[in-house]
Amino acid sequence: MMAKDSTTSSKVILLVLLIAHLALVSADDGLLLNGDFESPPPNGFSTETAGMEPTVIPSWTSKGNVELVESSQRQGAMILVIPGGRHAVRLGNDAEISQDLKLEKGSIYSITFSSARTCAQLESLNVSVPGASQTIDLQTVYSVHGWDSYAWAFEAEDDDVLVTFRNPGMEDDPTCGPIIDDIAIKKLFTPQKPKDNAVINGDFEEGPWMFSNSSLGVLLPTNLDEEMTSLPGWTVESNRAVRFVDSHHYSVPQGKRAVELLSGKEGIVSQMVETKPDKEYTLTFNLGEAGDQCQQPLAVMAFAGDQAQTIHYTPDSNSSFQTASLNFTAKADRSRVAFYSVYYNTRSDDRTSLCGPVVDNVRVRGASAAWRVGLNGLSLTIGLGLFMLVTA
Ligand SMILES: *[C@@H]1O[C@H](CO)[C@@H](O)[C@H](O)[C@H]1NC(C)=O
Ligand SMILES: *[C@@H]1O[C@H](CO)[C@@H](O)[C@H](O)[C@H]1NC(C)=O
Ligand SMILES: *[C@@H]1O[C@H](CO)[C@@H](O)[C@H](O)[C@H]1NC(C)=O
Ligand SMILES: *[C@@H]1O[C@H](CO)[C@@H](O)[C@H](O)[C@H]1NC(C)=O
Ligand SMILES: [Ca+2]
Ligand SMILES: [Ca+2]
Repeated sequence: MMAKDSTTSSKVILLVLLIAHLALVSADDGLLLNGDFESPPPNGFSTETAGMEPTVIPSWTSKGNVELVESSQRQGAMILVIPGGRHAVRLGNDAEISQDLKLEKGSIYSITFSSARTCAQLESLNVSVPGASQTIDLQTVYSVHGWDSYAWAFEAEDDDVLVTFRNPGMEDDPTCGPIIDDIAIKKLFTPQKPKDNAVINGDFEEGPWMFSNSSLGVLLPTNLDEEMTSLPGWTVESNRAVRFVDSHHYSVPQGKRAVELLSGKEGIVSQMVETKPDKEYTLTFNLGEAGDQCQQPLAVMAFAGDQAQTIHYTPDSNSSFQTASLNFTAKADRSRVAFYSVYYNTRSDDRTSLCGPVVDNVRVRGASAAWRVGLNGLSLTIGLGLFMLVTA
């Protein structure tokens, strides 16, 4: 009886701890307050008063020509693109919206948001928090739907952080300007470096927030700061983005996440890994297709230390990926590992949306470590063989 009671109470404690933990996590990660702009303003959604008086957007502060737009709304001959639900916000020239976030000082966060261009060609968005900002170029529309999701990472300098989205544009038509929707946040952690792998987050499982219902993945624009990245461990060192994809909507070689390379050599993802000079290493990775009807051929250029090699995607008949490897001898105590797509691929159905090869499960192992793993595999095989002999 006593024993049973104590296990019951410890189960209850465990449950309470679990719930407390879940509550903490959910307070941080996910959609911002009215991050999808579907909460009605005090006077209801209305397009008639647009531009006549300042728009009140619940949970947001706005400055300048900010407008709540609706899915059936037209702009000239064009129907506005709303990334999610029925409403989104449009920022006119120099207009901005901001929201105060309660975060953990010193932690790194990634903001995911969806954005569509309207009439202007050279639209961009300046996302900022105190002490950091990035202007995200919306000129390239990566998907045929007319909108994309992007991620941007920053370090919280305080427990209270004001995040601001501003349209820095000065167009002739002041109502032209980017549409924003579905803004979410995620606190990032940097995975430990595995013992037998010099690559951090080589499986790409840690990354920005992704909505489980969004099938377009999340674009990771240029970020040259290896500390402040939405994809811990990795930098996007090119002027075009790479796409973070999930296994709900794409073929992913390992786990739930991977990276799809877009735009040929204009989309480079890389990492500096710790190495010992003059030691031999092997880079291995999975090279796959995303299952998004990407027109073949697919190939990557893989870099490891001073080695570079083009690897064509030629999987076994039933697989959506293959394993590739590249040997190199380290020249310094840090070696660069990098990937880009050899071709500019587009989807075969719309011939417009950018796509490309998928990279996952990136490992860099010292030659001796690889040998040891090989030995273990061998002894396991021998053991299994003996076992089968005995049981036969
Ligand atoms: C996905 O879900 C989010 C959050 O529930 C919602 O705001 C958004 O409109 C949805 N997006 C799409 C494309 O349906
Ligand atoms: C983006 O906005 C921030 C904050 O207002 C500003 O400091 C920064 O200069 C802007 N960047 C660009 C490129 O306009
Ligand atoms: C591929 O799958 C088909 C049907 O699922 C099966 O008949 C065939 O043997 C498989 N081929 C290989 C090489 O695994
Ligand atoms: C890479 O090195 C390993 C030994 O460390 C060797 O078995 C393998 O064949 C090499 N691969 C290539 C492509 O040279
Ligand atoms: Ca919406
Ligand atoms: Ca993965």
